[in-house]
Amino acid sequence: MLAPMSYELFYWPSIQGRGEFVRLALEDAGADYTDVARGPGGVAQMTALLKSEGLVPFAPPFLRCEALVISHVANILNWLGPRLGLVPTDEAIRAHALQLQLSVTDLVAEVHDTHHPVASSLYYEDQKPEARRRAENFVEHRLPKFLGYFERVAGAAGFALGDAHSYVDLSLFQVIEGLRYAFPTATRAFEPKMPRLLSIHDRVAQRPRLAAYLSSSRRLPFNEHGIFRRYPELDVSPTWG
Ligand SMILES: N[C@@H](CCC(=O)N[C@@H](CS)C(=O)NCC(=O)O)C(=O)O
Repeated sequence: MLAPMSYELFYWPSIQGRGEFVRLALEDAGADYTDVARGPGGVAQMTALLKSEGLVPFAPPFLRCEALVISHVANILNWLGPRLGLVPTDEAIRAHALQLQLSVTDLVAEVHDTHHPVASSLYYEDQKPEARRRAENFVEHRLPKFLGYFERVAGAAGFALGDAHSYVDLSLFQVIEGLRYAFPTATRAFEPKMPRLLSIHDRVAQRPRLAAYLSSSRRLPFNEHGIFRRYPELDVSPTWG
């Protein structure tokens, strides 16, 4: 692990959203960090940074550490992993960790598109028929494909990467939590087919720092503004279930 540093996370203050994947890593490692936008004037600071010139992020979440400002969840975790002891040092394993994390990014984008299939700038209420069609397809094909993939490549010992805990485990924990919230029917139906993912999930939930975080007020509840949203009309029953 590299020398401890302090980190500033910039993300929307009232949702778990994509920022939660980074929060989980910082919390699990006991890192010294500030969730900037949850403090006074934090959202204004975040917005100002996004509007400034130079090599600034396109969108939150982003992380600042001294002069470095980096965005995209997978990129942030790839950078933080070695610093927080959340990825093995072996280069090939780190490449695999990033590959898995980028697949989590893809899945998260598809989950987002179940409630916003036409445009992010429109209200959910303005795209409900399209959302229903998208959710049907997601539940029928994409959810089992993604979960089946993660299950197939996960190690049998309760870790995504062989026998070592990593940021990927934390993200898979969050994916399962989020899917259980947003698509409870399909997720529960798939659970008998994903024993390895469930063992990763349950092991992560018992990690002392994570457990403390999850029961604290720092862990925001899921809500209908984030990525994982519970709309009963999108909780489709799969034909494969
Ligand atoms: N690929 C990025 C996606 C970032 C992203 O879409 N952020 C959302 C909030 S969760 C946002 O504010 N997007 C603004 C926009 O796309 O215009 C990541 O994985 O971090």
